[in-house]
Amino acid sequence: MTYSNSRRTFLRNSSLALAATSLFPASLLAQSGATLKLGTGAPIAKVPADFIGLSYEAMQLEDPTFFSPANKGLIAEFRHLSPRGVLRLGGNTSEFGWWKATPSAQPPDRTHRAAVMGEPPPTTIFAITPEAVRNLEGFLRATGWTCIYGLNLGFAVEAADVAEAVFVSQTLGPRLQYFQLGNEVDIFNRHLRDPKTWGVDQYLKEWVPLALAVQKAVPGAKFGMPDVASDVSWLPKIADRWPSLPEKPNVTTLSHHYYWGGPPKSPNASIERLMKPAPAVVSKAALAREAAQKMGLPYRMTEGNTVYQGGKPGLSDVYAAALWGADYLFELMSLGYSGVNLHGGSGHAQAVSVGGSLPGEQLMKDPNVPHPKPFYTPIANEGTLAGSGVDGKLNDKYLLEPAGYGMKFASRFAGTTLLPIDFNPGQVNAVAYAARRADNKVIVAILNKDATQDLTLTAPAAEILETLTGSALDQPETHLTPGGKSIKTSKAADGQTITIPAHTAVMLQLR
Ligand code: BDP
Repeated sequence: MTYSNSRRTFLRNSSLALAATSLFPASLLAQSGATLKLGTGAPIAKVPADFIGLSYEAMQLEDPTFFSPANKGLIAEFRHLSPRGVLRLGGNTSEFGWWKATPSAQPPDRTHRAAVMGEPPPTTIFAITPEAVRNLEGFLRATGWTCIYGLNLGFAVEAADVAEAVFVSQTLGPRLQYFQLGNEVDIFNRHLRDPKTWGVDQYLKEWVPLALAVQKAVPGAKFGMPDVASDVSWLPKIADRWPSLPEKPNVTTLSHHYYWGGPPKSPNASIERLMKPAPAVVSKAALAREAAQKMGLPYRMTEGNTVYQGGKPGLSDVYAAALWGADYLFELMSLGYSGVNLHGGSGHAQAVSVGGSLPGEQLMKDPNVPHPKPFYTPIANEGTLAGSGVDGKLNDKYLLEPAGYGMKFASRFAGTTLLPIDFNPGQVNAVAYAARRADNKVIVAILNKDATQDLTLTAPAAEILETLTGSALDQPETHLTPGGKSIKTSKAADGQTITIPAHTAVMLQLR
């Protein structure tokens, strides 16, 4: 079966594309002496079978029909992405919900400073009902996924968090992986807490008693923390303070977020840069690993994507995001992460999370065209487009977006053991990863991220399992196709010569 999103009609400028390739004939550019061999060292990391994850706003629960066993289209896309995965519910809207335990319960009174851009408007408030949690359980059962459930820390009322946690834990049972309390606590100083006193110590002063209260009411409760936005140095700081806590909640995962760039209008948020290595990924991983080793815990990237504030049109929603998504997931696998949740969802919840509208809309050719989805979402609802903008009514048709195709491509590595690889791409902007599957077969992913150059390399003899490609990096068209029709191979003395066209990725299975 061939998966592709090209059914949406996007005209590409084929004359431009042709001009680009004829300026750089593949035959000339391929003379790079590129090689790929398996490395000889010890395996790099084990990739958990549920490595693949998605992150949605907590506000998505406001509509109990969204994560519901009746939402067949969304269930199909979750399963398409991975037969096992982790749905994380959180985001900025995590602090703005309230637990409406009974139909007559009244919303709490809340006041706080006006939000800076990129946070929900101060008037934001929405209810989470038992019906939404019951439907969530049916949704998780139908998908085979588990859940990281975000409770409110920003406007925490202990009794409300405890009541919600009890209901969630009883209802989700084993499908609840753990609770998180608070989203992006490193930036609570912006609007939810006093910037003069807020920091790691104040956070622990609030977080620990609340988690202990939840744990008292839900004895098996587990937690992930601190779910910071960008300051990953919070993780080792917490690890340093942990031994001196008199009573410790049952933390099972350390977490942080990662957005590659932003805001959408930043000229630095370009496809050319997106295709290059991002050193911050490695430096953040080093901090996460340091803390995780001290606490003896796994570490997970629980929310992230290309460009924050909902993504950037022409970058987050085009084929380049597929190559970025795949490469980013492979990179985090090799850096020892236990999983990755790319953020997305429906336009409305997402728009509220970043201030009420998606700033990227201003960068669309026609900002008035209805756009009921965040630009970077891995799975999108096509919307009925009957309404306008992010409030357009949802229908039950869902499809993988470019970022989702990247995840799907990388999902073949879930449950494998990463192996060292000796890869020399010459002058071509390409990366490669290898893994041993449970059936002992070795698979290799080669991502040619170069906009124009083909990659010709000598590699071990292999069968091509799958090809990820698109018409151009800056076009939405994305194809994930079994086999390798567009890939030229020929026998070589010790393996094969293989040519991977510009902006194309292949998944090989060694013979
Ligand atoms: C994160 C927030 C999330 C936003 C996202 C974004 O947790 O709610 O939707 O950024 O800005 O910081 O795209």
